[in-house]
Amino acid sequence: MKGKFFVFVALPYANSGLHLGHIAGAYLPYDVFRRYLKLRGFEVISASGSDEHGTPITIKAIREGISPEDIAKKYHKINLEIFNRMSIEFDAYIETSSKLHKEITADFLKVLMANGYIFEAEMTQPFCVKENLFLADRYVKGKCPNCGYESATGDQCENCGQTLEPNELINPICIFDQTTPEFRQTKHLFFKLSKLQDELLKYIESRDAWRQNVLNYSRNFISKGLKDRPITRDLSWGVDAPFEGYEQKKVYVWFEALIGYLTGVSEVLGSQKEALALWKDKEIKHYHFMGKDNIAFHSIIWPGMLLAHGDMTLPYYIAANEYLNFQGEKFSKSKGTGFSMLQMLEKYKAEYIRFGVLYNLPEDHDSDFSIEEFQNRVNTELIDKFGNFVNRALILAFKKGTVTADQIAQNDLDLEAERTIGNSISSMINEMNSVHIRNAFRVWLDLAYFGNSYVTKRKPWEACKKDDANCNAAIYTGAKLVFALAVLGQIFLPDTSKKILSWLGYEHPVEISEGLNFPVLKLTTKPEKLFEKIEDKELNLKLQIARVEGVTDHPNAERLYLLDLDLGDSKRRIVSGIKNSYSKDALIGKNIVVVTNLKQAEIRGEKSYGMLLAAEDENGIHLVIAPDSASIGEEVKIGDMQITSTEISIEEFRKFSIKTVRSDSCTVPALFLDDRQLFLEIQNGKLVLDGSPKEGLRVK
Ligand code: B3M
Ligand code: ZN
Repeated sequence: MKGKFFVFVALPYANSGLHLGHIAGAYLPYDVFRRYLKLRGFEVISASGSDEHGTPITIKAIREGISPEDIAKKYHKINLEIFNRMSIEFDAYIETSSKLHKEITADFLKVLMANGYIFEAEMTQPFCVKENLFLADRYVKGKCPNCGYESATGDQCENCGQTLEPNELINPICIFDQTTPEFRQTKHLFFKLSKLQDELLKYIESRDAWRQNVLNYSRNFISKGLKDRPITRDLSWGVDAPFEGYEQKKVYVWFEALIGYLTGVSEVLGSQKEALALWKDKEIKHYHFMGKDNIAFHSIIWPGMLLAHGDMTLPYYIAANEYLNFQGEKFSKSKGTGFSMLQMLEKYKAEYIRFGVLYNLPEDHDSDFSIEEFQNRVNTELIDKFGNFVNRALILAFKKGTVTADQIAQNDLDLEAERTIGNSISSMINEMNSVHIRNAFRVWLDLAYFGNSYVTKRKPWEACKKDDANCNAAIYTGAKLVFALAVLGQIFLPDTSKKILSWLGYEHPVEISEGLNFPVLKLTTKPEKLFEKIEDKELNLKLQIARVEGVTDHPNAERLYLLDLDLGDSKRRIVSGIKNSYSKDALIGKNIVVVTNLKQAEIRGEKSYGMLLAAEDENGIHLVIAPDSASIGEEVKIGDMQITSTEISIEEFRKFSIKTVRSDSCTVPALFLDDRQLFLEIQNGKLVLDGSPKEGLRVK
C-alpha cells in the first residue's frame, strides 16, 4: 500500500511554555499518528511551528517588560526543548516571524486579492487617545453585555464564552492606561468568506468520517451564515500587509498563522513553488491536529482561504480533541492549575508521561488527570504488567539462545497467542486508520496484559525442564509477543520500543504490517530492566543548621533550657530538654540541626519555634551537630528527596524514622523511608552525632 500524507498540528502561541493539556490535546496524538503513517511505509510531511504574533505575544511582552520578539524567541526555544525531550518530532517547525513565512504570506494574500477575495472597507475600532493607538480587541476590557462579567475582553467573555466586538462592551477601557477609548473609523482589508458559504457547506457535508464534535461545531458555525472577516490590524508587531496604503497595518494573526502550514511544507521541500504544486495534488491527504477551540479556523476559515486561492486540496481530516482537566479543573497557566511540561519533565521520564497521557487521552470527551492516578498507573500497568512481562520473556529467551521457527512445536496456548497477535495488529491498524488513538492504545495495552497472563499460564520454566521443541515453542512465542508489542509500541513509546527491538537484533524501525515476520529468535544482548518505579520524591521535613547564641534556664522547668538560635537570615528560640547532658558553655557556639517547619508549641509557658535533633542512650543525650565550616541557616539535604516545608505537628514529625548509623567510623543520622536509607547531608562537611553513640538509636 502506498500513500502520501501531510500531518499538521496547530502552531502554539509562543507566549508560554506548553503544559500537559496541550500535549494531551494535540501534540502527542499528532506525533503518534505521524509515527504510525511512517511505520506503515507511507510518505509523510509533517509541520507545525511557533505562532509568534498577535496580542497573546504582545500582552505577555508588556507584562514581562521585554520586546515581543524576545518573548517569541524565548518560548519558541522552550517549546522546542519540550518537544525534543518528549520525542515529538516535526519535519518542519517554523517561526511565523521568519522571512520565509512573511514572503509566503504576502504571496498568498496577493493571490487572494487577484482572485477577488479581498476588499477594503471602513470599520469602527476603539482608539486610545492617550496612547495615540488603535486598540486590538484584547486591549479593551469591559463588562460583558451577556452575563455582566466585569473583565470581558473585546473579543470574548472568558466567563460565559460569548464572542464579542469591542463596541459591545459596557464601559470599555484601554488595558494600558484605563482610559475610555473613542470609537473611530479606520480602513481595513476584509476576506470575502461569505462568497464561499455554499462551497464550504458542501465540503463540510461531505466529511462524514469526521468526529462528531468537529462536525457539530462546523455545521453550527456555518448555519449562522458566514460573514466577511477583517484580516488586517492596526498593530506594530506582525506580518506586513503587502498592499499600498497598508504599510502601517499587519495581517491578522490567525490569517497568517494558518498559512504557516504552507510555510512548513515549503521549508521541508526548500521551495514554495513545489509546496504549492503538492497542495494541488488531490491524492495527498491532509490531517490536522488541534485542541477543540481551534476547530472553526481549520474546518472553515483555512478551507475558505484554500478555495479562494484556487484549486487547492482541503483538509481531509480534523482531529480536534477535547480537554484534559487537572484534578477536576481546567489546565490554566494563569491560574496556576496543573503542571507545565517543564515541571513534569523535571519529575518524570518522558515515556512515563507519554504513557500516562495516552492512557487517558481526551479524544471524544474531556478527561481528568491526577498525579496520584498517573503515578499509580505507570507503576502498576506500564512497569508491573508490560515491563515485567518483557523482562520475564526476554531473560528466558536470552538464556535459551537461538530458536528458529522450524524448531518449535506450539501447543494451544501458543496458538492462541499467535492469533491474539494477529488480531491485535489488525485492530490497531483499523483504529489508527480512523484516528482513534485512544482505542489503538488500549489494543496495545491489552496485548501486554495478554502477554503477562500467557507467561503465567504457559510456565516456560516448567516446559523447559526438558530441552525440546515444546520448550522452544514456549520461549519463542513469549518473545514473539514481546516483539509484537515493541513493533506496535514504536508509535506510543518510541524509546522503550527501540531498546527492546535492539535486544531482539533490530537496529532500525520495523514496519507495521498485517503479517508480523519473526523468523528467528536470537537475543544479541542481555536485556536490562526497562523501568524504575516512580517513587514519591517529596518529603515535608525542613531541617536547618542553627548556631547556638544564648542559653538560659527555663523559668518553670528544672530540666529545660531556652536556646537562642541564629539561622543566618533569622533568629528563633526553642525549648529543649538537654540540660542534664550539656552545660551552657558546651552549647554556646555549637552548630546544631533544627526542624524548622514544626508548628510552634508552648512548653511550660514558654514558646518554642522548632526542635533540635538528638539521640539518647544510657550515657545521656547526643546532639546532631555540624562542623564549624557549615553555613548557618543551610538547609539539610535528605538523599535525593525534594524538600517541602508545609508546617507539621510533632505527631507528624514522629512518623519520620531517623536513626543513627555508622559511616566512615563516625555515627551519623539517616532517614529510613520504605526500604531506603537516606543520608542527611550539607555542603561543607558532614552531620554527625556528638560523642559517637552506637548504631540504631532513634534520632528525635
Ligand atoms: N496559535 C491558537 C492556539 O495556540 C493558535 C493556533 C494557530 S494554528 C494555525 O491555541
Ligand atoms: Zn459574559
